[in-house]
Amino acid sequence: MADTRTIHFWGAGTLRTFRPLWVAEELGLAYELSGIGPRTGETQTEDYTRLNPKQKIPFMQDAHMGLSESVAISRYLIARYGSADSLLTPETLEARAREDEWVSYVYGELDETALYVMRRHGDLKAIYGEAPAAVTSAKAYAEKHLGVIAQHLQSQEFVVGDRFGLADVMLVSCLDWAVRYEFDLSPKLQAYRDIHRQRPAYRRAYAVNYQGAAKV
Ligand SMILES: N[C@@H](CCC(=O)N[C@@H](CS)C(=O)NCC(=O)O)C(=O)O
Repeated sequence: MADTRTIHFWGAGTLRTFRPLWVAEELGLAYELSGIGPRTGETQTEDYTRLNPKQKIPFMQDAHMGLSESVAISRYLIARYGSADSLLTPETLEARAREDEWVSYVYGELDETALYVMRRHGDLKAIYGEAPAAVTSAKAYAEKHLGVIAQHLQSQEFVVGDRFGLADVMLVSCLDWAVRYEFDLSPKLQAYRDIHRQRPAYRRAYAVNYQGAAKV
């Protein structure tokens, strides 16, 4: 549902910055984007550090609400601007807990524990140190949990509930990341990813995040 307030995002070009942009596109929100990148010095400026002392992207400002963390921003947008016919908006405590379970699982086990470890000690080894054993073990760890997720998806179209939601944004973004790191995805996960990458909001967010498409 469109809103008259101006939402401003900082950060582009990574899977973490992609998530809130995808959610904003799914919700039909108007937003402005300062497409700053990681390790360009843009997260270290005085102005940006005042906004986000963590010096990380993504960051979002919505009226007086400033928020970092890709999951927190995405969840906030859905809770504030979502509706029954947009993204999954779990109503009951149990439904919220179930979504939380899967979002935490995908973020904790795939993103932070596995893919980002591969990134830190692979692509970013000049900063964080070269650790081939950590990269190999993180990949095996991700493969194990991708197996659990593939099994879960045997009986359902979406990670949680009966419509596309935050857990799917998390999973598709991690699958994109895994493909970049040359994981051999199972047919189930490939099919799931292919379907959701066709979503018009995914395509618009992709263009904004990776190709610098102008966005107001
Ligand atoms: N847990 C954070 C991670 C944010 C993060 O690490 N962002 C990276 C880019 S993917 C970053 O800002 N790096 C800049 C730097 O470390 O200087 C989230 O999910 O938003």
